Amino acid sequence: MPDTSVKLPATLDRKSLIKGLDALEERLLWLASWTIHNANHRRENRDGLKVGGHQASCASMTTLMAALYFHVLRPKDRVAVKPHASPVLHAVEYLFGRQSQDQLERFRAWGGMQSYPSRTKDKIRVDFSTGSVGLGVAVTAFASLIQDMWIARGEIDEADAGRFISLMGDAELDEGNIYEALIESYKHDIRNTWWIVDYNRQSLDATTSEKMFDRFDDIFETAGWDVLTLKYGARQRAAFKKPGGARLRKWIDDCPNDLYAALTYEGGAAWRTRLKNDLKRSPKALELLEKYSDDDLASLMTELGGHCLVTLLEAFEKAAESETPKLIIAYTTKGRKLPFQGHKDNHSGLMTPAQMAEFRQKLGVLEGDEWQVFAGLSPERCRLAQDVLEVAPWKGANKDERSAPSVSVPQLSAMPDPGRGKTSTQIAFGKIMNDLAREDTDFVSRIVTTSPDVTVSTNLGGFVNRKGLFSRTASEDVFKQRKIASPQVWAHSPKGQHVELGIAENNLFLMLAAMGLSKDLFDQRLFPVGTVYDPFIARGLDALNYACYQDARFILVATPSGLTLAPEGGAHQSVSSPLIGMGQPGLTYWEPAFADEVRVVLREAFDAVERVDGGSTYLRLSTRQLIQIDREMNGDLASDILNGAYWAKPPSGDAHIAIIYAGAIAPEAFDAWEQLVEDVPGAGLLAVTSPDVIHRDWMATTRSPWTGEAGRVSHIERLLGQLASGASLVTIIDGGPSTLSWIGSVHGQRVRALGIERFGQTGDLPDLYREYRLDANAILDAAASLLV
Ligand SMILES: Cc1ncc(C[n+]2csc(CCOP(=O)(O)OP(=O)(O)O)c2C)c(N)n1
Ligand SMILES: [Mg+2]
Repeated sequence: MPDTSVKLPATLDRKSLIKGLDALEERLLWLASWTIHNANHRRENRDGLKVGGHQASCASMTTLMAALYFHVLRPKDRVAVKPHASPVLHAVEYLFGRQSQDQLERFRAWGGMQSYPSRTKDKIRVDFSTGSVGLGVAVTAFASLIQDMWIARGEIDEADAGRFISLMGDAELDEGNIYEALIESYKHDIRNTWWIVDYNRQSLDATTSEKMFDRFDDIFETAGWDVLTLKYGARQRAAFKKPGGARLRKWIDDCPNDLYAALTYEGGAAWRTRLKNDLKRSPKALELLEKYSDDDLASLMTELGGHCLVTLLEAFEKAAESETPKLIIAYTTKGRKLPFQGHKDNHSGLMTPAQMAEFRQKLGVLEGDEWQVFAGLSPERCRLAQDVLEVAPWKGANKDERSAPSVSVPQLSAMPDPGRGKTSTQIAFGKIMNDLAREDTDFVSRIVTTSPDVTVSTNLGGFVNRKGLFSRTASEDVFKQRKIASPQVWAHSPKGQHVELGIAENNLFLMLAAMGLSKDLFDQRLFPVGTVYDPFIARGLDALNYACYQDARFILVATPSGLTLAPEGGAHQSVSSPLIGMGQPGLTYWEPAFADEVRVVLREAFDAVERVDGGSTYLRLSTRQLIQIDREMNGDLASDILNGAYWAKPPSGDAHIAIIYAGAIAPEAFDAWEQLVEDVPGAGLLAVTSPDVIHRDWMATTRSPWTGEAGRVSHIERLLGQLASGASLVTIIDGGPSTLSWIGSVHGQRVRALGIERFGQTGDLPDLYREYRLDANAILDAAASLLV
């Protein structure tokens, strides 16, 4: 159990703490509102576009965030903040003195603080990027599991463990990936995770339905989570105890979300009219209402649990008593204290300059003092705010600095050799992983694997047999214990290096994100390898993008792929995945054809995980077994493979045609080439190991005159330079033809691009390759059409 108590100095009693937090909350509300206002109404607008920002979404979270950041959180805790509350997070750091006014002034501008919290772009500490709702919530659960891995390995002390906290919007609870993660959280016994819902009853379009809200408790409790609902503030609870109070409480409980929001917007008189009408049969309740002025009644009705510091502190203290994961539902008001509070259209609403001036005066902020840290606070509130800041544990939460030395990845010569026999790229991958698992090095101990129920069928089984599955509690493989024959050992232990997931590709990518951030979050490098069937990358695409966006480092091995999967048919044959690989920033896509290429590329992929300027890797592999080329892996070949392409059959200087292939379609390309050279001696055969690498390299060259790299020559330009000028090209890949067709632009050469554009179907390779024009005849026809 982490020790989470916060000792208050004798000078700061509980009452003063709350007063200080209240003052700080006011500062958050002001600064977040002002930051957005400044960007929209004061900064020069050169393009006429609305800058945007979400004053209402910020306002519903300022109390929650004040309680957390100024009292509850400790530096080891890790937080994912609801995307549109980014200005509040920056305001928090501004109050701690770790964010500059200049950054706040450049909200949503070039080089300024980002619209949504970004690990890589913001200057402040951001634990998890957010933006695509739901993903930032779920990743916290997976990150907590990685912390448990390091605790099990003795690298993190249990008492030093952090909590993984998501500050989420209520509409985020509609995202399916949350429930996929919830199921996994239960299976993996995840702990120290809090998901705190800013339940402001509004989404983007309108008010949210209250229908589901009772059900969330059931759903989360079923998955082993504790649910804490903070519906009422302390003042409301006190009112409920007064005569007539129980009736008022019942009215609140029965009130639908849209009506509550509308009355919140309309204010005290509207509350009174409606309540008087609805409570007319309860004289005591009517009497109670009379005790409040209109304004006071409006505040009573909106001082919900999520806006009451007393309630919030008590809840967080209770939550800290156990490591059981928590769903904390805090009722709030969207746009609280702002003119559009409760209005269903307030999501992107901005205060007008006149409304902002009124708000400024209400808070006592003088014109010109808008960026002053404690503007508008009385001397006493200012002192209390400073006292609270002084003792806040988060004061020590600086931006992460990685200090662990980098882990050295073995040289190519030390990488296991998958051999020369007839084999597939998938088998080669499994063999290398299996052989690595025999080693007992620091590097290998940091390889962790994960897969959504396709560990065995993607050939990761050998690695898992040797390294075991991760679980906080050990368990033997019952089949093994009972001596039932099976090639697979499925034993769990705290030292296990594989995390088995259910079939949910979102979870795969979020797990890879969490594993791939291990160095940033825990100062401990992991080399994550995740396997998936290639077509199902699409299922988790946004989570993959999310992982890459925050520079998580991992290796994605997608296999089997393409039409080459033949008898499995169209539902499993991937078509567009190479284009995903080409298009995804932060991810380098490789499609090797031969086992020795897999070895070179996999070593590079591990190295890229650790390299400062590295990134993540996507290997598109196949189950098609090819006769391997009998060759030595010398330095030149290895470097050509890593540059993305090499001449498998170099052309003669006057060659007018070349065939260019990538991946498992290699035999058809070789076959066609052998027939072609009989008629066109000197024709070339170019093997592409990474369409992505050669494309990126070429793009960099096209930009080079403007990026100070004039004279740069790309690898593909150099290779194609060996052909006669005006030579033509036939490209072929088991995937979208545009993956390679662009190569014609490099020297302005004519191209016939072969590939898949339709859904696949069942069949054997001769039938399918003939039908989809991926066979040697199709290549020769294409070549002939170019040579005529
Ligand atoms: C995956 C995804 N879909 C849509 C959006 C656009 N969007 C941003 S915020 C939002 C509504 C969020 O409502 P809620 O979570 O309740 O947050 P609130 O602003 O009410 O606090 C939507 C639909 C998004 N950011 N991500
Ligand atoms: Mg909401």
